Amino acid sequence: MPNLILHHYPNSPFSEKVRLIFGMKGMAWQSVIVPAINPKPDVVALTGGYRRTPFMQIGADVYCDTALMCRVIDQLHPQPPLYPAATQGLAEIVAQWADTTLFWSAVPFTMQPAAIGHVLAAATPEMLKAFGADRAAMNPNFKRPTPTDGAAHVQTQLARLEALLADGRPFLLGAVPCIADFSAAQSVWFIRLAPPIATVLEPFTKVCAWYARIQAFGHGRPEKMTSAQAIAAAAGGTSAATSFEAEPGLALGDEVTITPSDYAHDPVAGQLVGLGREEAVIARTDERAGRLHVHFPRLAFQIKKTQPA
Ligand SMILES: N[C@@H](CCC(=O)N[C@@H](CS)C(=O)NCC(=O)O)C(=O)O
Repeated sequence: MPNLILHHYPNSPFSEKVRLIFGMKGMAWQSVIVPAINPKPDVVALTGGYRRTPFMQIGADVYCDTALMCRVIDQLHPQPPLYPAATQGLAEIVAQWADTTLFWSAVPFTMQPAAIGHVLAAATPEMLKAFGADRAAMNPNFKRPTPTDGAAHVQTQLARLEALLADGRPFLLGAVPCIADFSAAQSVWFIRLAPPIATVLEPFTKVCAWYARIQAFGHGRPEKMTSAQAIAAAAGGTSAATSFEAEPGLALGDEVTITPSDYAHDPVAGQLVGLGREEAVIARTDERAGRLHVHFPRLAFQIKKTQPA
């Protein structure tokens, strides 16, 4: 089995989504802790500029965005499945809601002044200021809800999860866990980091019982690795073969940039070497990490040609 490296930091919700999936699958993995704010020179050496957390590495393959990472993890470790046949499609649609709408209700609610000190527990006032400036630059168009709006939004979303669980099912879409459970659990996990506001969860008893079942999966078997070791693993590693389905205006070998469409609009430049419904892959070279394939989901990312092949 290839050595799977997760680049993450402890209080990152999307990282928790992936850590819990490692737990559900009982996997061994390498754990590299990355900075929560820019600058991130060792991250950029591997991703080419993508700064969001987490990302995953297998040798000289780098996978950005948990939507893609989870598909790759499931292909490598199919049991138990993240996309069970009975709920495929629906599971991904609910996961996408949880990764966007639910996440953007839970995060500003939990980062409100009364709670942020619990999430960034060891942070000095200077660190809190730097964190705020970093996130404002990453997502300049975000309209921050007031604590009152935030509480209302979170409760409406939690009521939807409670309704899904109303018939007594153990997991959001039925008898077995799927990607939707992990995407939703990361937001509940984040709210629970701040006890003064985590009381919002208490009336949703089925959500609390469901979350306890997800939490019980744990995080699998992490082993510590440094970012320097990860870069060395990339330099000494190889990339998996890619497939290519041309799209109008996009051909194998085109010089392109790939940029998230939603926030953190940092383009990654390289040569397009893989393309399909779920994935776009570019090849790029870093002076420390060597030649890499950087993989992105096709959805919610913009591919822009910089020069014809
Ligand atoms: N769609 C992305 C979202 C990732 C995301 O927003 N992660 C947050 C942390 S949980 C982030 O990148 N924050 C800024 C940072 O870590 O630099 C995914 O599924 O991976």
